[in-house]
Amino acid sequence: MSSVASASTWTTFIKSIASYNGDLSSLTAPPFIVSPVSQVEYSQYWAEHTDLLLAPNFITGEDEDEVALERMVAVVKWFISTLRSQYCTRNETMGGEKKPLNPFLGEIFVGKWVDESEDKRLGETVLVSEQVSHHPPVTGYAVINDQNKTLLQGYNKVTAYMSSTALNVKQFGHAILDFQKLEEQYLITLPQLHIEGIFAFSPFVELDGKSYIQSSTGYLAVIEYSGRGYFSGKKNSFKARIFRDKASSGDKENAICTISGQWSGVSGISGGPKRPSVKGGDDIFFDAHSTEPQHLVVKPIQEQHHLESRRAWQSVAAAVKEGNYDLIVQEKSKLENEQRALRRAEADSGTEWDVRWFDIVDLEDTADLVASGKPQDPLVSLAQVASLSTKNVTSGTAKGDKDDLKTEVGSKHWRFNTEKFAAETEVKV
Ligand code: 0T9
Repeated sequence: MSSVASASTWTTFIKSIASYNGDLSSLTAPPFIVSPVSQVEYSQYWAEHTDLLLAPNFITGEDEDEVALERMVAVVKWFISTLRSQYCTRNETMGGEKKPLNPFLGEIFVGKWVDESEDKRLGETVLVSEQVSHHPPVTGYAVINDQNKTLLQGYNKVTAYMSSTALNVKQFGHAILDFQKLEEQYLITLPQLHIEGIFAFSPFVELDGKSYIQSSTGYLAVIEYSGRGYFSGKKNSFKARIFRDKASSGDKENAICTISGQWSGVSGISGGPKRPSVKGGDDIFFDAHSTEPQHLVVKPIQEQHHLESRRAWQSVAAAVKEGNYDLIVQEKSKLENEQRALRRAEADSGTEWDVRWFDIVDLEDTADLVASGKPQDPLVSLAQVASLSTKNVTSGTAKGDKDDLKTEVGSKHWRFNTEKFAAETEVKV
């Protein structure tokens, strides 16, 4: 495409986001920023470092409190390691942030990470991702490691608005990391972000605001994000402080340790655990570039179920890679029309789409919780400890915040249903 043509389609696109009505999927993006990858695939970024995800299972010792701190540091290290995967992958593989394909209701993405460790102590890690809602788009996911009885689960939804300089994105939902053998749980809230570089034709993600990791042992990590020129003058900067508990987090001076640097690059740690093995050595906490992400293994397309993402989007993805805009539109419409026909048929027969592996749980409805067999959802207990909202509001919203006080919002959240997944016969991982 000539640069004049691309400049004019880009301008049209920017105008369309400026008058944007709240539904990101309704944006018609110019072909050169469309990705051939569906957003349902993005759940894989949670586990491209399975060794770090599972590391807390192997931290043991005499001093219970010290072990709890070491595990919290390990969870923070894993969380920081996910950020490059989550927010830099499109830049690194496609030359810039791209608009993902908008998943259809019931679209699924599954795969697994093979154990590359010498002692085979990690075992197989499985990813399950499902589009549980289309209007608005919501993705549920679970990362399952049976050998180490570790389950990460969560769901994600975004809203966005355009400012004069960037597209500002808020994430809804959260992740829960459950070490069943250790009987330790972590509530993870999601950072806010914005897309910079839109006016320079080269969009990229920058994180902002704060996110939290609350452990059932009481330890709380508060992670602050900033871009170029704020903390250090560098893009993708963060500072994570670990506190003994929520009460002590009121004063930054109480931080037991502070981790800072770039989440897409190098970070260091000061203070914290006494055992040097837990820190990472040489004062380096984590180096995103010396630890390359491990990609999951996905079945060949011919062996996939018709609801599996890469199979369902195959022809659209081919058109995107070819850069054939008319074909993209044509193939996308085919898929969208099929979906509309399905929804019409459901409406006619008075039925609803059956979500495959997830349930929506109303945390205000105790009957619902008793029925699920889990009287205390981890969000309820951990959000309570961290003084965070349990409502369906921007991830990380404090209890008592104006959004938390809105009665109409509700506390409905998506949860992975292990039994449903165990009973799955049609979809093979
Ligand atoms: C959950 C992640 C999320 C999804 C993406 C905002 C965004 C859709 C949501 C939040 C993942 O765990 C992490 C990473 C990137 C996020 C995407 C970045 C992005 O730009 C898109 C939005 C919808 C757009 O595509 C807008 C068009 C864009 C290319 C601006 C020019």
